[in-house]
Amino acid sequence: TDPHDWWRGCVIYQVYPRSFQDTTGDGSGDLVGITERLPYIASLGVDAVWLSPFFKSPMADMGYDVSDYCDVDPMFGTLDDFDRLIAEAHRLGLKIIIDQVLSHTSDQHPWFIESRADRDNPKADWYVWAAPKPDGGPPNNWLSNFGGSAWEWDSVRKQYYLHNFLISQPDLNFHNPEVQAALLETVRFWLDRGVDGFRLDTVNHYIHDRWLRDNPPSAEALAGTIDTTNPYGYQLHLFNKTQPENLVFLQRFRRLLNEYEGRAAVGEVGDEWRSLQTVAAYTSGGDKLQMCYTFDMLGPDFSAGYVHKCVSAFEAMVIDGWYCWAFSNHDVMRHVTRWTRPGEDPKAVARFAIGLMACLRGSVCLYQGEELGLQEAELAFEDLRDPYGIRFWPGFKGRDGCRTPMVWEANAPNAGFSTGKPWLPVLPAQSRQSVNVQQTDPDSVLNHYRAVLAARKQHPALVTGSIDLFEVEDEILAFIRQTGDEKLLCLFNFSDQPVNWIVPSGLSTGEPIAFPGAAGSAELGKVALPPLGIFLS
Ligand code: TEU
Repeated sequence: TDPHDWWRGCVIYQVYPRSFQDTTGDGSGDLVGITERLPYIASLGVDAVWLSPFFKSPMADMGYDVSDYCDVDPMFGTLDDFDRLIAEAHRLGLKIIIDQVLSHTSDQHPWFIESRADRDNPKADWYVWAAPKPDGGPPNNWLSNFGGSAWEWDSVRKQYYLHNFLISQPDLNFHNPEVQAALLETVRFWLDRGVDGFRLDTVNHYIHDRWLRDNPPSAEALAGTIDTTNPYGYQLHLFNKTQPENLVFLQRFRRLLNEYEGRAAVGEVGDEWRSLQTVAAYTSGGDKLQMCYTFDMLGPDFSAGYVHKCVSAFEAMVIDGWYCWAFSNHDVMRHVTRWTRPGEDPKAVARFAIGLMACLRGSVCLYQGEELGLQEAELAFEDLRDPYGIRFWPGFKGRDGCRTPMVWEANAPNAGFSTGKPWLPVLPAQSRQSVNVQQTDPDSVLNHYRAVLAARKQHPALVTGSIDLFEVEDEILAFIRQTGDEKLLCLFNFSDQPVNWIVPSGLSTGEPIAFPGAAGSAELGKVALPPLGIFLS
């Protein structure tokens, strides 16, 4: 295989810099801390590290509100620290993927400060400005992901500006070619510094409908079954995002990547009703993004039928593109908490989920702490830092519960994360699951992750092979992964009961192969699987 294709089937480990390792005692993680912990990350057997934003930012959205794309926020260190981080990562054989938040900036970005000064400055059209409705109201009905209208009134320009997220995250106007060019220059800055790839934040939000047409109501709104904790769901987000012109920008972006060797991008597609169409469009043709991830596996659903539905839709639609699986990240409740049923052992769910993820076709995104089997932290309202959570508490508790610090040493203050007061608390239940405790325990979730990732590497069929699904029966997801010379049958029993998989006629199961956690046994014409059992042959 072409080494430039490292991203195909790779395993990415997401680091949330503020919560990984503090070396200054200010309670927030930093780049030096990440560099110190790179040998640990390498020891997991992953291929790449995705760093959530560390750029200059007022931190209203924890760094997803950038005020300088080409500098490191002092909270995290300096550009020199970043250069050392990347050199050390490369020495250890790890790729570095950085997070590019191109859809919007902070309202403190000099571009926005200039743009909002008046209506005819050189950057007047760099953001999405629009006149009020005759009654003074916002230009249309678009909603912000984080609550309320997506439009904010500006009393100087006497116009509204668009923000798909916080009021302090104004949306850049991608219809303006100067904006596209300026953003691509910032991307080039990091390519020149040696990054291997990008995670593109909200990649389907780049372009809005230029006629600012109203979004139609969603099916839930029409049926009157709306979830009041998620008013964003009142609309079908037809016009504020996912516009076809984005494909042209992504082609420009890819041409820039292609000026360098072996660089790749993974897009974040937060599209609740046409995610796979969007992934297909963004990753096909070989001239846009290499891969995307969606929120399909970041929600509550986890059953053989549901995963079958996701995989088969992906296989049917994303013909020549590539997908990336993510079960957890910094935006959602940790998957062990989401998917553990009453009475079930969360560790068993953690083991089962990583086994499944390692066998699905696609690349894999892990989120820091999931390799320890961490559960969502239960925080008090006073502890919250996420503005989205503060706004919708307690119906929605926000995203802090998955952002609490990494736990390194069970008996050290703050589990070894910081000598100061951590920006989010380190809870005892998580401290007990620290790396040092799990390191020496052969049965720990941590060592299970290592074993699974090592096993995946030994089987090319699991990394890049095709996938063929069987129909789901009795909560068993069954499929065959195949490359030129390797063919693997993979069975996953999602239920909390033992189940037999009846071997379809014409198929022989063959000898089971050693795979961490595999516990099924093949008998004549059937495979017996324990609860959350895995079988590979
Ligand atoms: O997230 C985009 C996105 O889709 C989220 O709004 C998601 O719907 C929500 O968090 C689910 O709980 C990206 C980043 O990952 C997120 O951290 C940022 O807040 C957001 O963009 C704005 O930049």
